[in-house]
Amino acid sequence: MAQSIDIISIFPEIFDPVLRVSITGRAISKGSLVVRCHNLRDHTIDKHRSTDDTPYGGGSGMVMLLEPMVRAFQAIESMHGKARKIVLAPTGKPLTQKLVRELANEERLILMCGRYEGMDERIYHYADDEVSIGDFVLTGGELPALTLVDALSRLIPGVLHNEHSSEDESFECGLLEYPQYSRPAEVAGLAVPPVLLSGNHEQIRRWRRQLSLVRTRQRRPDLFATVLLSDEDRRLLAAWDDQQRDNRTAGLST
Ligand code: 4H4
Repeated sequence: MAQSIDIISIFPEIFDPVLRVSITGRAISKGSLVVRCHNLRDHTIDKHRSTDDTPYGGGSGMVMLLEPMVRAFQAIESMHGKARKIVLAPTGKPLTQKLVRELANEERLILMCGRYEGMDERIYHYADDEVSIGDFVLTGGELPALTLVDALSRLIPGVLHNEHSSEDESFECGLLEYPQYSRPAEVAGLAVPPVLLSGNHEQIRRWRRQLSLVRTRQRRPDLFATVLLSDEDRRLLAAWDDQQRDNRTAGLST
């Protein structure tokens, strides 16, 4: 379990207001997780405390300088021990729940938040991983770092109380989560599925599994292709398809 996460950024002040609330705040206050934020500028040696410069070969934008990043990695590891060093950038491998679970097994993580038009490529000689939270370009790697810390904190034993158990969460079993409902039981003609009001826990379990399977097949065929279906899963999907076919025959909206 990641016991400590060191985050390196040119805006370290932005992390605390977010991390001190909710799940991450609980993990930190319980002592289950230590998060330290570092200012990359503290690892510069020029009088202007430069962290970026123009790219070799010309072109627009600025590039994060290699040496302050390497010095930051080295200073943090000399203080707190060797860590898995991760660079957040859109050119990295996609962050998935599987990767979050893998990173959660690391004792110490260091997260480098990219900025500008990117980082000197030689940083990957020092880093262990390059991770992206999605195929879009942000202004900085700080929100990706917060995203990763949030996802990691939910896997720390004892942090999620009676909130949703992480096993049921989307992606934990490779499927999207089932639909959720709460009060009122009906509003504007929109009723909660009767099975959820039945008190029959086995039927509810089956319905939730069925809806997870159906949703994943409909919305994320890429994920669905990787799921190992049990015999029960196949029966649940076949029953759903039969029901949809009957509804169409009866002229009911599916
Ligand atoms: C890095 C922007 C590299 C553009 C950045 C490039 C993400 C993301 C991100 C600030 C930094 C951007 N970080 N997941 N998505 N020149 N970071 O957008 O390679 O296009 O993690 S570049």
